[in-house]
Amino acid sequence: MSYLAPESPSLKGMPMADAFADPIDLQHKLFARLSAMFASEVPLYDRSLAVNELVNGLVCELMAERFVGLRVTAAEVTRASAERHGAIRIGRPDEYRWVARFFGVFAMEPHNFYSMTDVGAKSQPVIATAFRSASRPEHRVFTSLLVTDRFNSATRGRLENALAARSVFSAKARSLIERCERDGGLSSADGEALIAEACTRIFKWTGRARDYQLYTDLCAAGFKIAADIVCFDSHHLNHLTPNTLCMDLYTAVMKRCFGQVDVQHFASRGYEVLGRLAATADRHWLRLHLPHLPAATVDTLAVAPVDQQTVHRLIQKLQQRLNAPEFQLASLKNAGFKDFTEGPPGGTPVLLRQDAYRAVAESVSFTEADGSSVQGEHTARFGEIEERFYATTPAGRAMYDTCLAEAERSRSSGSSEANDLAAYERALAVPFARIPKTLEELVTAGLVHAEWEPTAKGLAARGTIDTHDFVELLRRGLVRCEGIRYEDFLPLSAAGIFASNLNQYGTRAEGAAPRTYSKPDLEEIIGRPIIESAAVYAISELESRQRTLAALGLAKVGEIRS
Ligand code: OOG
Ligand code: NI
Repeated sequence: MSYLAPESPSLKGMPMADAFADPIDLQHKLFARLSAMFASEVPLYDRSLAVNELVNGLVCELMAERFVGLRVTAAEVTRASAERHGAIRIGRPDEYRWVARFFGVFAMEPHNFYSMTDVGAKSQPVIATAFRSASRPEHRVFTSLLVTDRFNSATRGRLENALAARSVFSAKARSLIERCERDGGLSSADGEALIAEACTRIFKWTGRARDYQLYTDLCAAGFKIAADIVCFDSHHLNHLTPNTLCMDLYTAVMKRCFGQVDVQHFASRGYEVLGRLAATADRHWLRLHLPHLPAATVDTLAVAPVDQQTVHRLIQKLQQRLNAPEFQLASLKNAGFKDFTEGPPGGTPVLLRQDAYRAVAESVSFTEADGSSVQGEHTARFGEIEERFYATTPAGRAMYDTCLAEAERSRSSGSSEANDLAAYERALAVPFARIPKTLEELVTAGLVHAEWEPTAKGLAARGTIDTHDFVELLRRGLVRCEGIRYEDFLPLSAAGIFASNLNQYGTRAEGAAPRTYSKPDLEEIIGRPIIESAAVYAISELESRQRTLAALGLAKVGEIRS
């Protein structure tokens, strides 16, 4: 069965000596430094962060108009824009284990098992988990492992040969990880040293690779993912994804910056998107998007209508800012922005929405066995962006999957232009109409998870309440709820992202009898249990219900069964 909310085995039960750095602080440092590293490697990433901060700042300005008394400082906008998820692809099981141990130092535990080997047309020869903090998720890394038994034996031999030659973790990195596991933590200086290893070696893009023939053979056979993994010397970041406060505004701005839409077109889209947000953002939107604002502050804010002139003024302001040279992305080498966003339509707050600018060709110098070098290029690293919403219950997830499948069917039979955004959005809205748009409606329908607590009115009514039903308690104003944010990935969307960015769709297994991988296989490689996040979301909700009932005098803690 599943393992629920374990802590890092290396840290559990250990007295935290003052001399140890807080692993979460180290995690924030690690991601700030990885982000700086990636910005120096990929100029478009650097600019896209500036775009995102501009968009997030503008959204916060809008919120200050909508919520009387709300002020979001520039530092808070930066803080709200600091979340990242990375994606790396690993070649050997022993490398994978080192990566897992590395993330353990930063209190990041494996969450969920994703197999990309059998997802139909979008299959890739990789299995994966995502490392993140169990209790305070902010950063995460989707970490894939190549499974070589998907290849014919000749190719498999060449892959394993190429992989055997490399050593991504230096002796120093290994000994720091071992020290952390042995002592139960790292000093700040040791933590810094390990972060330096990460940013100068382990996850760094070098522009160097080996064996051009193997690279081209793998790409020609439709296995570019394998080439991306085995021909390079590091676990280079494929992408490092920031979170946006408004996906539709961000994508509109990016398309304007790339010159894919003109200024007029952008203005009307911006006006539409911001207008919709101005009309719908509620207390729950604030809690979901600006979790750093204290709940008590958010509760005191009154909602005020935002007039059209205000939205107009904000869009004008954005237009002016976008004229600055740093936002002229068309002048940089680029392959443009994707046409449509993955996930639910805007305004349907479940799971996550993701989009990206397309991967750009990067030059690579291949060193051959005889020491000579060959110049080539590799197109794999792209610029993803995401916006996160509520974690679904099993019923909510089933409904989401049905809606998405329906949308895909109608798309493939439809006649809309490849890049007709309005037609795409209209078609997506039809199946998704059955998913409610507000948290109250979503929890009432049992589609998303929430944490519950009694209201003052509920506490005052203690002893006179005649129902245990949370929907009824909510209706009467005796309890309130806060949605639980989805902190994980979507395997199908992940497979789609692999496929679209490797410019290839689906890779057939060529191995004689490829095996089917499951969670215990990856747990064995990692050497620790993989957390089932669906169970953790469900338990958090259940515990909050139990506490709430107890506080309302409706049950003693421990009395409730699910
Ligand atoms: C990872 C793909 C998964 C996501 O956002 O779903 C992912 C990869 O491309 O290596 O990052
Ligand atoms: Ni991603």
